Amino acid sequence: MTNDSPSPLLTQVRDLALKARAAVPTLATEYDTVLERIDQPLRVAIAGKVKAGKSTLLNALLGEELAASDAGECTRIVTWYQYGVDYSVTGESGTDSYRLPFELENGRLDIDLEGRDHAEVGRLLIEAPSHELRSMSLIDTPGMASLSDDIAAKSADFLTPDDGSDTPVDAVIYLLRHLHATDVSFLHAFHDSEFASPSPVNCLGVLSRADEVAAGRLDAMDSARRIATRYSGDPRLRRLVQGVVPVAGLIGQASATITADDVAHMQSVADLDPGVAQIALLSVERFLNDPALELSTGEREHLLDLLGVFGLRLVESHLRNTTSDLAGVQALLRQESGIDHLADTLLTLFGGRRDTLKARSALVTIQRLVERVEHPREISSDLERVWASAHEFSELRALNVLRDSHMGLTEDQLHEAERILGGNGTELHVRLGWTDADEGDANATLLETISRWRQVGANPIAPRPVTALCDVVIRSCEGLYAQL
Ligand SMILES: Nc1nc2c(ncn2[C@@H]2O[C@H](COP(=O)(O)OP(=O)(O)O)[C@@H](O)[C@H]2O)c(=O)[nH]1
Ligand SMILES: [Mg+2]
Repeated sequence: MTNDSPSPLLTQVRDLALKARAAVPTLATEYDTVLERIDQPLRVAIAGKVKAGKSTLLNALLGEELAASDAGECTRIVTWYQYGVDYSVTGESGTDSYRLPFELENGRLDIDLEGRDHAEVGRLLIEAPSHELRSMSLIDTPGMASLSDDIAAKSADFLTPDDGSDTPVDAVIYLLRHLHATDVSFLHAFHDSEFASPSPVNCLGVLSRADEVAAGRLDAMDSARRIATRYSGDPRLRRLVQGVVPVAGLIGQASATITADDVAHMQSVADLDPGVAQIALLSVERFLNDPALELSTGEREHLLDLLGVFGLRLVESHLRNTTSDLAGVQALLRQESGIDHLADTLLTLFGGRRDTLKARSALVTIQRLVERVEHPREISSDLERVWASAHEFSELRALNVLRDSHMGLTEDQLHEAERILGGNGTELHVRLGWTDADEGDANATLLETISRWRQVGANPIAPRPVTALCDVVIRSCEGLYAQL
């Protein structure tokens, strides 16, 4: 993500917050929070049902095992991961905040809640010197088994507060394993309220635990990619998430935590006769019990936890076919897990819109403050003006509309509009549909595109939403043209 100077829009929003702070001194603290947040990294929440693989995915993204997975009190608490020069863990209960002891062994974080129950701790704040956290704070949510249980309520409250507080995140990664009704209703609830809720432009879907899709077969990730592509086009999901990418978080996490000993143990499997190894890797039970393997029960259990059945087969086949060391296996796992692709997608989709998403979150909060406490007229009209006039927001709205309805446009027109509006990434060449930064003549392409969309908009029977969309697309092209 860029560390460039803030966009004019974000500067406008900051000025507005400063002006409002001066005009309404009783809200100084609230406005300070808004101003602080503008300068902080983007906040991205990881949401989804219990056991969707959220904590594992977070570890894979960070390349460290900071989040506990499976059972334990900590998995039931909303946990923020922020950049810090050193590791620290802070608990918060109401307005009370306290340092918590922790142990860090081989990159694995073990937090001592000092006997507290999960319900007592409102949130955990973990600081870590992780490079990834410099541009993006990540928030791990407990997840929901169903929309009614209390942990679910905790996640849902956090992500879609209905008490008038602002949505504390700028973007969301939503994990789903199979298209499930609960996922869809949760995402709907999430998108309902007008301002605070995320929209497809700041919500990315992940088909999680992708290695399990084809019962751990070696082509699992190919199957997962096909399913994810289908989900991306599913009308129910199209209007809720920007797209769906497959990720095997466990494999990504393993790439960060696997050791030379683990590789040596896997090498001993790969050195067996191919038929013998294949049988040993047929199932979990087989792997744990097959007498042909020269591994202790503890070693087998550890490898299985680390890699899962797919990972075992993947690494075995890699070591059988190539001479590889720890670094080679790490690279293989990272590559296969889809985690780099996810990181890239986050960077283009959310990172590229960082300032717009921050501006949006700040305006949502200012809007709420204006509704709650009387502000000078000038502030509310400034607020309205920024909402209405910023082209960045028109693009977001148009993208949301496009994801919701085809508006009678052709497939090609739909894809082109989405691309130009920055739906696939906000850089010039991405918007132009080029794979390379200087593939052709940007001037000519933009002029030709503008004239084509003028024609679409000029059609006398074009419905109002289509002409409005054409206006936004043309303005985006003009904006790009002005930058050349
Ligand atoms: N095979 C496989 N298992 C996974 C993957 N991600 C998570 N798991 C396992 O699923 C269980 C739940 O994972 P966790 O990350 O705690 O899920 P959360 O409840 O959504 O945070 C754990 O046993 C993980 O090891 C994955 O990508 N592949
Ligand atoms: Mg978890």
